Amino acid sequence: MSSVAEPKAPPTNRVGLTVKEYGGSKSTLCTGCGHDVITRQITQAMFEMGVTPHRVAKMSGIGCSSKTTAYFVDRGHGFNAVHGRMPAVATGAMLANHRLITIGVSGDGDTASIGAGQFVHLLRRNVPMIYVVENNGVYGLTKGQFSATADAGSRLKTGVVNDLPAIDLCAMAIELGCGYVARSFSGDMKQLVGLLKGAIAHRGTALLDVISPCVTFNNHESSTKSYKWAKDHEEPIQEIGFVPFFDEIRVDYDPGTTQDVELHDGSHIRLKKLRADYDATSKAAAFELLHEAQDKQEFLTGLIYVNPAKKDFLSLLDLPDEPLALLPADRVRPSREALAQMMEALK
Ligand SMILES: Cc1ncc(C[n+]2csc(CCOP(=O)(O)OP(=O)(O)O)c2C)c(N)n1
Ligand code: SF4
Ligand SMILES: [Mg+2]
Repeated sequence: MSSVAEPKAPPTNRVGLTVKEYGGSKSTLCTGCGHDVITRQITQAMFEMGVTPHRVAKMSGIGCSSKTTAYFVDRGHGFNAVHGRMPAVATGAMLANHRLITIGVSGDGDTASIGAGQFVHLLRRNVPMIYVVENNGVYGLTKGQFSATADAGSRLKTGVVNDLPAIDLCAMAIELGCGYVARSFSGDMKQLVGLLKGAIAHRGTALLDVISPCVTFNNHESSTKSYKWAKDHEEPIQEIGFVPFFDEIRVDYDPGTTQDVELHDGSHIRLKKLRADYDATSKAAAFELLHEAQDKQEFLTGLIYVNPAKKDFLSLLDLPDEPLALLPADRVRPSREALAQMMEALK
């Protein structure tokens, strides 16, 4: 009699969960949208890092990109803020409960156009969160107008040409003191998962500017945010390796061509340099690289700048260990007597 093989149980991570348990609702985006590919990489990175779902806070603004927080980690907390206002809400959430693992997903319109004012203050405060910009160069949700990251000279399907210079979000982030700045492409899954894992381990704002083609409005020949353009022009500056704090660290690389950066939780991000002389811990080198890429119209991806030692906003404020949101009412509300005393003093 032939025996029937038992179905194989799916692999689990260090907190005993399968990758499926990091999923969310079914996407309603257009088939082939780059944003859905990024959602899958976020799901994978959270699974591989063994993040506890109920500690995740998912923040977003408005746009097709901002809808995607519903498509992963459905056991986490979620907040869809007003267009461009996610940074303020995320800052408040982190101040109330610094034990959260906060991930913001935004668009280039949400971040670089209407939200630019909020975004710069998030960066200068160094609020500890992962901030993913799903960058397609257009306002996808409102039918494809140019955003502030569209390259000068790029053309819409209708023939309209963008005459304005693009805002480089990575350069802006480095200038404002962000300690983890990366650029990637939704189609480069291996690189993106590595960068996301590094971002989860980083303490401070981790900015990931991810080119994410809008297949409906900005995926044609004369677009610099299309799948074809990104695939043909992508030049990774390093190969990303990541060793989480819970794995044994082994030194198995050639130090001459590899840069190893220890993150605050003891994880290591290992950068096998493809540009041998590039130092991702140097601000000056990062600016030079970004300016050179802009001049040559190159699409460089990888970890552009990292500084794990930079103090984050919550450490600067010296918050108590116990999250403010978890304090019982009798510890946050003044007593009747204290209020009476205050009233008396005001007489
Ligand atoms: C205050 C306000 N202004 C304008 C809008 C209209 N609006 C909604 S989404 C959006 C742009 C979204 O673009 P982006 O952030 O790049 O996201 P994408 O859809 O491209 O992923 C705009 C202008 C709005 N919802 N609220
Ligand atoms: S309109 Fe563009 S950005 Fe929006 S879901 Fe469709 S392909 Fe994605
Ligand atoms: Mg957009």
